[in-house]
Amino acid sequence: MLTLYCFGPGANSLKPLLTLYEKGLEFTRRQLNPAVFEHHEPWFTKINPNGQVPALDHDGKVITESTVICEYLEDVFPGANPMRPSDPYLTAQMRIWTKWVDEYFCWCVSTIGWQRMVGRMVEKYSDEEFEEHVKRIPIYEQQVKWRRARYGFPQDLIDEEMRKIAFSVRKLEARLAQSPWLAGPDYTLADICNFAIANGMERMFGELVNEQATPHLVDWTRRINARPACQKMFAETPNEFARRSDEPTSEPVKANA
Ligand SMILES: N[C@@H](CCC(=O)N[C@@H](CS)C(=O)NCC(=O)O)C(=O)O
Repeated sequence: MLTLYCFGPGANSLKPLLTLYEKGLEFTRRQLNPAVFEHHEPWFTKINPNGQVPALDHDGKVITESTVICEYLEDVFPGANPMRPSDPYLTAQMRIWTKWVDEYFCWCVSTIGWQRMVGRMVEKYSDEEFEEHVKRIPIYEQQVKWRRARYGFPQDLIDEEMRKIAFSVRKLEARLAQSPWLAGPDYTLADICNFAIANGMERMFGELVNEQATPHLVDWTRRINARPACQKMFAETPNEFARRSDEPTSEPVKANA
């Protein structure tokens, strides 16, 4: 049995969600509510001591780290619509792109996302209530990020992250001008993991990502959005807490059945 603990269909949660849908695997989705710090509650830190999503429970074994979860699904279910090339050279190319998204691309986009959105999510708390929550966060760097989301990020950090985003957009556009998919001729985990971060960029960074400036990047995003698995995933995976931000948890939902 597979249970995925996640947020809504974006960022790191989107990587295993889309992989599960592409591979047609049945799983139970358990969506946590970030606005009430549900992922830092003791029941969840028993599952992932880092207090972060996504986490996958496979018959009682827990796997964390979004890209590792995707690779695990390939290892355990290789016959179900493979998302990893059979050629070792192309697999290496795929891993260069998944490593890049995990070590570089996701961080700069994440900082700006936190600056623009996460602070608003916790406005309802007093400073004291907020600090009580933040003190429970297992990773020190995440405590810093939550405090900055509420009280402000240093401007030099924002400027540097925006520079990295512009660089990342140019890098993706250059690659996709040469190749239909990031790792070569086939759609792979390289595309899924980068799409998880890039999908909202036309809306969020419209001055950098648009049909004129980055036609290949925009086309790649649309091709992925048009895939049946991606459409099914978005249709069946509402962001359950987008409007009901005070509710503590959602019931597990059978997905991809
Ligand atoms: N390296 C981890 C990062 C996980 C991560 O950053 N998860 C975010 C959601 S996209 C999270 O749980 N953030 C809430 C927090 O840290 O408080 C992975 O790839 O799974």
